[in-house]
Amino acid sequence: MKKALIITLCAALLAMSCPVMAYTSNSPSVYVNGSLVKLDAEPDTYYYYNMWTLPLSGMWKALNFSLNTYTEDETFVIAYGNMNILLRMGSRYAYVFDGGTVSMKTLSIAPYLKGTETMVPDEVFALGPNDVVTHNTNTYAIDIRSQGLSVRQDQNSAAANNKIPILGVTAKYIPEKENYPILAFDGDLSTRYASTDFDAVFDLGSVRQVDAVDLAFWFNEVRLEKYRLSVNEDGVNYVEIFNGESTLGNTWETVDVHQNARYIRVEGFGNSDNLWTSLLEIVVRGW
Ligand SMILES: [Ca+2]
Repeated sequence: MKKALIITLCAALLAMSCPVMAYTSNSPSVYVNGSLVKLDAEPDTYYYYNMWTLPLSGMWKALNFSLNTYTEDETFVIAYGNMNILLRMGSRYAYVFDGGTVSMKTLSIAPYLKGTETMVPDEVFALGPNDVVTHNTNTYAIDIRSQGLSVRQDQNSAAANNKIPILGVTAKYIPEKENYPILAFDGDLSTRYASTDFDAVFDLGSVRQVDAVDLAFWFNEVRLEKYRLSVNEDGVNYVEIFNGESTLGNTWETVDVHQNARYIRVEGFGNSDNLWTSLLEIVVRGW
């Protein structure tokens, strides 16, 4: 009797200490403001946590946020206008920077890799401004309501001056935490992304007809910047467009491209004063 009780207790303890994440092949559909989202990978469903995780690609297109990936420390930032949500692979802590304030949220599941897809719990998308995420467990639907979506679309839409919105950036290094890559396309000439061995790839989200790229380097008026600009249409082969020095006296450098491209890569090799490259802004023009 005693033995049976001990075995039962052990079995119960084992079950409690080894929660198995139940996965189901019933993949939920995702809707943003009522429209079905086409995802590049299947969502995962964890009954144990009553939680669904979604692939970030597809979601950033549907929700129109910028996705910034820092390969060095496996950190990525979802940027909605002035709000940034910083996530790290394998960490359940999410940092929300909103204006001048920072708050920390604990996620149910840490972001993880599934093949090449970065998966995040869908609660991440409720951290955005005025966004609400609801589950329908009967119909396997995830409904995301985003009040700020139309505003963000207006901000990012190709304007009359043929500006192509930059939707994300992947950078090699972030030596200065306050000068991070998204600041190179926040529309503000007082903020910058700065790095030595500067290597940043800006993502337009899809292949576009790129006419020109405008670059504003810090102190470009008084020092020469050494940089290379290349573009990439297929995700594999880069075509070098420019490799040389900036023109003294100008705030903006303009590089004529006239190529179809999705990715714009800027590599910096320092300037006439030091080994740093500080990019205040990059603007991509075309169609
Ligand atoms: Ca800036």
